[in-house]
Amino acid sequence: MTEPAIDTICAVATAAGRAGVGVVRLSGPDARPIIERLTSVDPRPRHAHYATFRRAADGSVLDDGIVLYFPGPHSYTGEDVVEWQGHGNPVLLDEAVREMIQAGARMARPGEFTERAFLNGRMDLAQAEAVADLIEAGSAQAANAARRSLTGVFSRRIDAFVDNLVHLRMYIEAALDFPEEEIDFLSDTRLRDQLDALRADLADLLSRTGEGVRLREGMQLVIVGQPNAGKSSLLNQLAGESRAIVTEIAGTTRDVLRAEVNIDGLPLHVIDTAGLRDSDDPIEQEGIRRAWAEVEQADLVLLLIDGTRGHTPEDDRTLARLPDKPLLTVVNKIDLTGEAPSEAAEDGALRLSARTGDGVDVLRRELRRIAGLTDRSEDPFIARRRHLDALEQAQRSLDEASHALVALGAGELAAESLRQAQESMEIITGRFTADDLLGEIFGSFCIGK
Ligand SMILES: Nc1nc2c(ncn2[C@@H]2O[C@H](COP(=O)(O)OP(=O)(O)OP(=O)(O)O)[C@@H](O)[C@H]2O)c(=O)[nH]1
Ligand SMILES: [Mg+2]
Repeated sequence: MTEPAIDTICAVATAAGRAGVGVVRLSGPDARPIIERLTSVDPRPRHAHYATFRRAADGSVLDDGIVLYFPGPHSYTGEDVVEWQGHGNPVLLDEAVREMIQAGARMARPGEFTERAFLNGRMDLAQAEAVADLIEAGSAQAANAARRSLTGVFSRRIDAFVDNLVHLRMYIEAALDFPEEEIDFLSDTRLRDQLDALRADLADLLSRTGEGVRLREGMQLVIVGQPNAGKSSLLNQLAGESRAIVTEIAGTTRDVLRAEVNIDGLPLHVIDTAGLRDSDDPIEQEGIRRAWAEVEQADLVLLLIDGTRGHTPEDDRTLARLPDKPLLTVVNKIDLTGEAPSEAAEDGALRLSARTGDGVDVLRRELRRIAGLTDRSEDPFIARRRHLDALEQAQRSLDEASHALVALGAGELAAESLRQAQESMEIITGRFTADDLLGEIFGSFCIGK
């Protein structure tokens, strides 16, 4: 069987629009001959060459710029890569791409450069995803965590875990070859200890990965409570600007309002809702219906209580109707009641003033804690829901392995469960993978990456 011929791809790598500089990237066996033809530069590896880009048809000048050449395999994609850095004008850049296509290159699909990097072993799948996450990171913390994943912090944790897993499985399989010793062997506590250590390590990996997913996706927080409790005031405090209308009229907010807030790197989607009460006004009724619909979707519910009225029977009714999900009870208006702000949440409750902002920093800290983001978590890495799913699958397999070993004394079954756990883990790094997964991941990239 012959390998399919690898073609040369090209695309504008910089963002659409006008800028000082724009970059077109070429990758593949013809990258170098194509740029030689268009610029008459014979590029030295990793050197900046000042060059004139000419149209092939009539030799007229298209642009002046810089040619950079990175020979494979030590390049981003692992293939010969050329970068043309011209002026950041989309018309000129598009024309440069057209000239390259005329010269034999093909337009790259979204994410194709990074896909080639993955296929050529320059990075694993989790690292390739981190490239997209780094580009999209909305905070310095998320960018830092994505960079760590890109350099392999997350992947190395996975690989180390898989090594231990394989080691244990080989050990069990070796024993299965000596049936007369199998029973003794399977009841060996060292074996169970090793399996327990693996499960503890996986639990830790799961919680850190959950943290990485939070950094990437954030958390939905819905604020509910009686009219006039100060929900909109709290949204404005969290957003740091006046996003919602605040008045002393009960029933001011009748629609669902959203604000994207960044809490020390945690992307928080804050949702303000209509005050919950019995109302004859059809607009308000609809607002309240929507408030409850948001409660269903949220990761966390914040029940805001007006401190000047205290906990009312209506608040109890709201509490009784809340679905089973994380809840934070916040007592507002301490500037009026004269209470001190909480120094920390006690039993899922805290006191603050949405008007003065007193105690809001404690709320922020609490929100980060609930999201699983610790103040100084070392080595944060970014992760995706897909990774969490795979880890949870691996966790189930390890539970099965443990059951097989301890309750059933069935080495064969235990080894099989460990093999399945390994497979789940390797889906993360892409060592074990399906083609449609690759299409899904790289298809969501931007062109030129
Ligand atoms: N003194 C004081 N007043 C507050 C505080 N929080 C809100 N208020 C006032 O309470 C009134 C209602 O505040 P909103 O933020 O509109 O309350 P809400 O819960 O959004 O009300 P609805 O939209 O009607 O459900 C306004 O007059 C606010 O200025 C607070 O912490 N201290
Ligand atoms: Mg309001």
